[in-house]
Amino acid sequence: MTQDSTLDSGLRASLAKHAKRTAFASSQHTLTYAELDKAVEDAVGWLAERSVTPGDRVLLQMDKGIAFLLLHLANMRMGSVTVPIHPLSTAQEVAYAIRDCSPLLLVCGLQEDRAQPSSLPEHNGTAVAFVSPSERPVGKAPRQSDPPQPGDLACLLYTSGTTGPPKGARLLHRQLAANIAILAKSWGWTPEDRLLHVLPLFHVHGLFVAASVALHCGATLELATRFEPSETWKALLSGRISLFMGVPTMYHRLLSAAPATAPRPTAVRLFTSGSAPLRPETLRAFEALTGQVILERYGMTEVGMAASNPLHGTRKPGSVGPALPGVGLRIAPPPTGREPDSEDIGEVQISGASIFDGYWNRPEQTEQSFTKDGWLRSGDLGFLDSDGYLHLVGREKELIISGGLNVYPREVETALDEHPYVAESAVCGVPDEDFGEAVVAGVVLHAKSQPGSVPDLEELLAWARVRLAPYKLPKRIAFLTELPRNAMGKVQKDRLSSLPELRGSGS
Ligand code: MLC
Repeated sequence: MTQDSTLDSGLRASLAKHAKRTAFASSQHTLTYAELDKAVEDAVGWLAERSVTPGDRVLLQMDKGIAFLLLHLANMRMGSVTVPIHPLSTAQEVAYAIRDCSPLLLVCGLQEDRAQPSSLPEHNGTAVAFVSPSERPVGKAPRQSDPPQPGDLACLLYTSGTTGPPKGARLLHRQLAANIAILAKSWGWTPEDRLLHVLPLFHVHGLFVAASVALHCGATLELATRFEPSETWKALLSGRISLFMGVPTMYHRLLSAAPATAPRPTAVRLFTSGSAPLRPETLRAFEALTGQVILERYGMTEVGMAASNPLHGTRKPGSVGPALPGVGLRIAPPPTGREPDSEDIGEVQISGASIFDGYWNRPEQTEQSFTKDGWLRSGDLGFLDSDGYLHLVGREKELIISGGLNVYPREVETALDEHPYVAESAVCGVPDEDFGEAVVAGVVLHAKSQPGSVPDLEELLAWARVRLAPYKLPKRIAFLTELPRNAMGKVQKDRLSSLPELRGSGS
């Protein structure tokens, strides 16, 4: 698999070599590569029956399961574009995505508490279809198109980049294929591998770093529909799993739920962690418990994976490792124009074949996200040590990473500010033992709010719950007479985040 491939040609190569090997396993389905190929063809038929053609966006708002995976693989075969969103997105969030990328089709799970099409304020002519997460979508309509080309759009992934409202990052087949090829090699994947997949499928980590690499290597993808610590331990200790990928919250929860007798997952050859910083204490505690050193790596939606601690060689706690092969990693030169010294802190900038193709319909934001000489501005701050290992120390952008999911303060503030009694709000992250960072808010109410009708915490949260997916909701809210500001009038988030009422027991 190279950057001249498409995602489907990579899968077909696995099929040609490993038709009889198990490609997919879950509690309800087991499929060989030959059977997976047929299931993808059926899903292509299902999409074609719904008039999906190459280039059409297909919005997937689905719980994790075989249906999500098959529809994604069918898009990759057909040339239509996967646009995955959080299954618990609110009607407003779904409507935003529909307005932004005008998908031909929105595919929803069947849960009653989900944003139902009738509750969507507008859907621009987007058709809606329902599929149960554990069902195989089957249709017979023949595909009438040529296969997609490496330069075609494969996936739109919503992210807020460094600022502003969510934007669809355009990821082309060749860009994703390039990153998959790098990871397959760097992490020593073979067809003998069996990945325990506990991540959500609607992001780069679960969909590409985990699921796609497994399928492109002829390995077995064992899909758990959600992360559950005791079930995960059972699988890890079963002797059948060779690879596990998690976010730090998952490792933290695995440590808390560890079996009483020292667990030795000796069949697992690699544990990786990403999407949020892994505390060195977590890495050390996991090593002490299991004898395994977690490999930490670094990436982002717009890039895929950029840096990784080595498979063989020193994995440094607190570092995400050197640049992956074929990826350029540099620290922005200081404004004085001199070359950065080793260990100078600056913005991390990235280049390489996997860098995205820009944001959907947003040329200005696309331009702002690149330097003049074409490197991607990550918005993360870090330094390279004398061994070339990257250490991340903070962010230039306002971003909270909660349990591996990005939350943009502005989006939460906008939802709170819409409440008629809220004069203004400010949202920031505070350290949290479980989620790494927790979203919290300071809120100032209008002086004119009627006594007795002033909103309390529950009411404000209920208000926000209609507007924001659950992981974006503030875990704590402080009612303030004014927001902490500097002399220029700018809200001081560092002062806000140190308010005792906003810091939980894990801070
Ligand atoms: C769930 N909740 C969260 C949350 N996940 N709150 C804040 N942050 C999160 N990440 C809420 C729930 O809605 C619930 O709210 C309460 O917290 C308790 O939920 P839970 O049952 O404990 O949550 P769970 O379903 O177990 O989910 C936790 C999790 C999940 C850590 C397993 O968040 C997760 O899968 N995170 C991984 C995200 C990921 O894959 N990121 C990759 C992005 S790609 P209430 O109100 O109902 O009690 C990327 C690039 C890269 O970043 O480099 O990888």
